Order: sequence, then C-alpha cells, then structure tokens
Amino acid sequence: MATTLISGGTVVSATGRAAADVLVDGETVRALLQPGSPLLGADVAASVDRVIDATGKYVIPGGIDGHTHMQLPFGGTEASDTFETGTRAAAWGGTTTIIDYAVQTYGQRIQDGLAAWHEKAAGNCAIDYGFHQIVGDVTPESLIAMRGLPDEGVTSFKMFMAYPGVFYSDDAQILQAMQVSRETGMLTMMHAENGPAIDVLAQQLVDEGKTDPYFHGIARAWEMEEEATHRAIMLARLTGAPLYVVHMSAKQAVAQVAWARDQGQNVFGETCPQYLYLSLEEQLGSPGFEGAKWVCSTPLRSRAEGHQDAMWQALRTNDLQTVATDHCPFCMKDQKELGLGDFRKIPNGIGSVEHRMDLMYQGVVAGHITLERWVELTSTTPARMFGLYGTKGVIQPGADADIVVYDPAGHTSIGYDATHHMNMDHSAWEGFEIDGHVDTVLSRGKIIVDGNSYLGAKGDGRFLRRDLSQYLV
Ligand code: DUC
Ligand code: ZN
Ligand code: ZN
Repeated sequence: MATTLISGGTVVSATGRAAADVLVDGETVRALLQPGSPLLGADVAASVDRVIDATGKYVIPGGIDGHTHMQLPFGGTEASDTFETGTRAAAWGGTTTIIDYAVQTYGQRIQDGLAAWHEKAAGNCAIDYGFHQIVGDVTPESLIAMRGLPDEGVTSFKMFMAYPGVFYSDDAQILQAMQVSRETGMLTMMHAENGPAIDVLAQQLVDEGKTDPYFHGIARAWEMEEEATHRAIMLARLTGAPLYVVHMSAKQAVAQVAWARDQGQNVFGETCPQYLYLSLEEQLGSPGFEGAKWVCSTPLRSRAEGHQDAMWQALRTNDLQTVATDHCPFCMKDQKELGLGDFRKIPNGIGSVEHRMDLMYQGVVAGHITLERWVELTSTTPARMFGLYGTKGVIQPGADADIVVYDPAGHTSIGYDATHHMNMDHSAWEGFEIDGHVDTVLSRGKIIVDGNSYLGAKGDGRFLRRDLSQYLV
C-alpha cells in the first residue's frame, strides 16, 4: 500500500506538541521524524508515494465519537442518518471512529439485537466503528448473554434510568447488571435521569396546557439528573462496577461524579457540545415549535443557572473526561413534527457528529481548554476509555493512521447551506463560526477528505473489536 509523509506540521497529542513529520506506511504510522531527520534516508519526501504539506497546521489523531445513534428506532420514528450518511458526515468533520449503540429491545435476545446492528453497519461505514450494547430488558437470560459480549468485542453496555416502557431499567435490574459489569470488567454506561418522576411532571405540564418544546426542559429538571446520577454512583459503589455517565448536562450531577471520583471510585462523565454551547433559554425556548430542533435528553440547561460554564470547567479539571455527541438526528418534517402540541412526542435527539471536532476546537480558541486537552477529550481518552488505545487515539509507530490535518488559519461556517453533510433538514448549529478548518482526513492511511473533496467510499470502515477499558484505576 501507499506511503505518505505528512510534513511540516505540529503534531499535537494529549500530552504535548512538537514539530514532526509523520510517515505513514499502508494503514499504519511507521515513524515520527524530526523535520529534516536523515534517519530514514536523506530525502524521505522524495521516496514516498505522496506528501501532504501540513506547514502551519496541526496534525492530530482522528476524532473518536464514543456516542452515536445511527438508524436508531426511537420516539415512533428512526434517527435519520444511516451508517452510510452519518459516518461520511463524521469523516468530513475529522472524526475517524464512532462507537454506536446496538439495541436490545424489550423481549429481544441481546445476541439478536447485536446481530441486527452488525447488519445495519457492515459494508456501509466510511470510518471504523465499534458498538456499545444497550441492555433494554434485564432478565436472567440477558444477564447470562451479557457475559458473552466482551468476546464479541463489545466491552461496555448502557442502561437507562429514564424512558419507562421503552429502555427503562429499575434499580433491581441495574444492580444485577452492574454485578455482571464488576465480574467481567465491562463498563456500565448510564443514562442518568429519574424517568418515572419525569413522566409525572411531564403529564402535569401537558394537563396545564404547557405543551411547547421548552417544557421538555422543565419536566426534565436538573434535580432528576442529579438524583439519578447519585443513585447510579451508589449502586456502582456497592457492586464495584466501573460507571460512565453519558451526556451530562447539569452541574449538580457533575458534582456527584466529582465527589465519587474523589472517593477513588471508577466513575467517569461525558458531556456533549450542545451542553457547552446551547441553552434552555436561547434554543429550547425558541418561539413556537422551533425549539423542537433542540429537544434531547438530558435536556439543554439554563444559562442563567450557569451549567454551560460549569461543564467547561469540569472539562478543564477532569471532573468530566470525554466529549461525545449523542448524535441522534431527526428532521423537523415528519419527525420532530410528531410532537406538535405535545412536547413528549418530539423524538429526542440532536445531530452533531460532523461538528464535534470543530466545536471543541473553538473551545481552544475561546480559551476554555488547551490544544492538548482538545485532543485528549475528543480522541485519546475515548480511545482509552473504550479499549482502543494504541491502535486509535494517538499518533505513534504501529497505530492506525487515522490522522487529521487541522488548519488554525482556516475558517468553517456551520449551517444547513454551509457545512452540512448529515441527513437532516436543518442544522442545530446554524450560524456557528469556527476559527479553524478540517483540511485533510486519513482513515487507516487512506485520504478520505482532501479539502473540499470526499475521496472515501461506503465500506471503508471496519468493525472494531474493543478491549476492556484502559482508563480504570
Ligand atoms: N437521548 C437523546 O437525546 N436521544 C437518544 C437517546 C437519548 O438518551
Ligand atoms: Zn441516553
Ligand atoms: Zn444516546
């Protein structure tokens, strides 16, 4: 296979930055060379098949989005990105790995749920992909089947304390699943919101005629996230299960994670760009039905209460460890519109898989995080958290050549008629301006994005069999 030299750039890792040329041989990184180094011959550039000029640019490991929902049947419809469209959009935005959630529905065997996800993804992805397993029906049979997941390369499973009647598990079910997590080393992932209480609050709001999207955020109060996060932490503590709380948005819930971590517990937290930038007042509270674009769970929180600033701070202090998207796109037409007149019927989800790397880079520009922390939150820690590190999440000899050349002098305007490749009829990020640009994307050595050209193909991406988490203490 072809050899490539990425020359003249600044290689950024989770721990530092250095001027270095990256030699790619086939699908993997062969060497990092000091510019002008004679180690591999006097003129490496002349001996390779192609040279990518990265002068003035950052060379970073490809992004890893640890939380996506392609083609998820949910809320009476199905997430609008297929594995084909969603992973291509991810590639455009500098993400070279996704970890999607395979679903076991109520009454289904876990093995069958996982097999269905393999069928959806195989041969369709633009980038490499792995799976977490949603356990939607804890039964004696599924507790046995869960033990087989690590052998399938699926080393984490998600449970829901929300959505009664859909994915919900009660405390007794969570306790038993966590015992399996402790026994096998699999990571327990938790959607931490008190679903039964939220449903009562939502019904009361609707009875009072409060049916606009804004009230989705009122029903799903931060107390419901804090309480569930605490409960999950205590169940994890009792059982010894490692716990990863997904899509965190309430500062009080993050304080629970910080508290557990201070006790030495293996508890981790993820947030998403929407909880860093968007708010209950500005987006969810948009006039009329417009706010439906931003109905997701956990919900957008009040800026006046300071949640967004607290999330950025928690990313700096490592009270939160990762940034994923919870990419779960729905069109307004025929999908979000299902909830006209009743916010409970709006399918929950926002599409962001294309924009995570850019939005988080803007956090560097704004001084919220360092360049190194950008790489750590979006690539290196997800790799370690989900058992991919060494192959993914780092540019080093032997690693997969998943590499992004990022131009800090470039610019990206986000919007439906601007930068938009996701299969949606709107952008939740309309009008966002980024002081940087994804220039070139390599997936296992193949250039799949080159400026404004897409050079990848459906089926480029492979299924990743993941090891157990490499992040546990
Ligand atoms: N939250 C969302 O917003 N969408 C998918 C599932 C979830 O938990
Ligand atoms: Zn969730
Ligand atoms: Zn999700």
